Amino acid sequence: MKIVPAEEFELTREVDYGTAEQNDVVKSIIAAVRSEGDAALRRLSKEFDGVDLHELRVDEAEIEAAYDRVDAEFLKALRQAAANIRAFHEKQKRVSWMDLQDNGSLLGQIIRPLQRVGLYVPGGKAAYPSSVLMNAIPAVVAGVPEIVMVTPPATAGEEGINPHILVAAAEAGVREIYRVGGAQAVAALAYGTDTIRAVDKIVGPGNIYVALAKRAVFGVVDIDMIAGPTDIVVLADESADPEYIAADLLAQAEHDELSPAILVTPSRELAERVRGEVERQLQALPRKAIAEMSTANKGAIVLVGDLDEGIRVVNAIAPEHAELLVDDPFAVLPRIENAGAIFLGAYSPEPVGDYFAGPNHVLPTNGTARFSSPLNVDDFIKKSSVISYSKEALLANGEQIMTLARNEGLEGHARAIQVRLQKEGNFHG
Ligand code: HSO
Ligand code: ZN
Repeated sequence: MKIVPAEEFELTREVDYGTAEQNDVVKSIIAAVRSEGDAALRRLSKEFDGVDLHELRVDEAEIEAAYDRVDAEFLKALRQAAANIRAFHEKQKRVSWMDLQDNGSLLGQIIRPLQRVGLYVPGGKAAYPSSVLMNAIPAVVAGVPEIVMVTPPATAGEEGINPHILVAAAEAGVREIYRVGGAQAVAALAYGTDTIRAVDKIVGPGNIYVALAKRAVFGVVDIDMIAGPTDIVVLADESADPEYIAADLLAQAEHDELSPAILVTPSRELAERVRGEVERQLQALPRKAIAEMSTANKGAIVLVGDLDEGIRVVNAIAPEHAELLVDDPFAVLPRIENAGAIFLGAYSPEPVGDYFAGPNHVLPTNGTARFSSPLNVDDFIKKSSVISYSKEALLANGEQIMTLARNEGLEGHARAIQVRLQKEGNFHG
């Protein structure tokens, strides 16, 4: 890992909009699903996943059988994680409200869950049960009555779904599951087929084709976000343990060759010790190849003049995960303005949040923590405003409304008010 002074540190943010060719492929897949429905899903699954799909929907028996294929410790830990995630998201719930004004009119806001949400779960190695919980539970807590999951078969050429994914879905409360992935699954969720009814919103991570398909159907349905590679910034002073820091950087680096894992510190000694530790720990890491690539290309140790400069660097990066491994993390906390999740102290390494503590691990990547939030219950609700003016309120304010309408040249608007004022008798203008 390179050690760079703050003034030389340059962060490259890249949003992957796909190649022209990838965009063309996605467009044609969406068109095929729109026109041929289930037949296109079967044909494309054969083409991309090498599988002849019989039943698109995973039946109850397969879900039950999945429980026999996962071990007891996994199930126990998964259940505890689910309970923690549920408890955290319960606190995010909003209530509808109505406000009765003195003049007898009523203003309010009604909260309703989305009716139907689609959760995409990637196949292969990045099929994470933890992500199933993180995406499904906020929707469950929001009260979404229909949550459907789509995921490609686990092994090329076979219909079966990864049992850990099925168990995580069932534990979260998702029982409508289809064995289809890729851009075709996103298209099916957006437009509907005979088997898969269209949803209102699609959430969940996927490869570039899935991301491009989500981008393409946005507007027909809502989407959560287009996620970039996961990243971490550790802000540490000389009080921190270099072994812990190195381990935390590698935990992030092993996700993806493009995952930035960055240490920001005013201590040169710590910087050098962490660099050595990363090298040492890397040798024994099963995903060494990936972590080596990301630490070499995206990783950095940024040397700052003092903690204040360190905080400015963290805010400029706007990391997905910020770890504060400093002497007094709670003194720094209020000064961290841009971060998806903030982890305080030596005993809160990122995996605590990735799996277990309760806050969501679906977080704004690529610097988008400047303007967006972790996935949360609000992502699965919508609001309706409520307006009920009393006669008294309309008579008192009607003329002002007409003034604003006429200023915009919208006489029809003014007259919708005027007709009432005239009929109620005390208006002659
Ligand atoms: N660090 C990832 C989440 C994850 N980690 C899932 C392990 N499994 C993005 O926050
Ligand atoms: Zn992780």
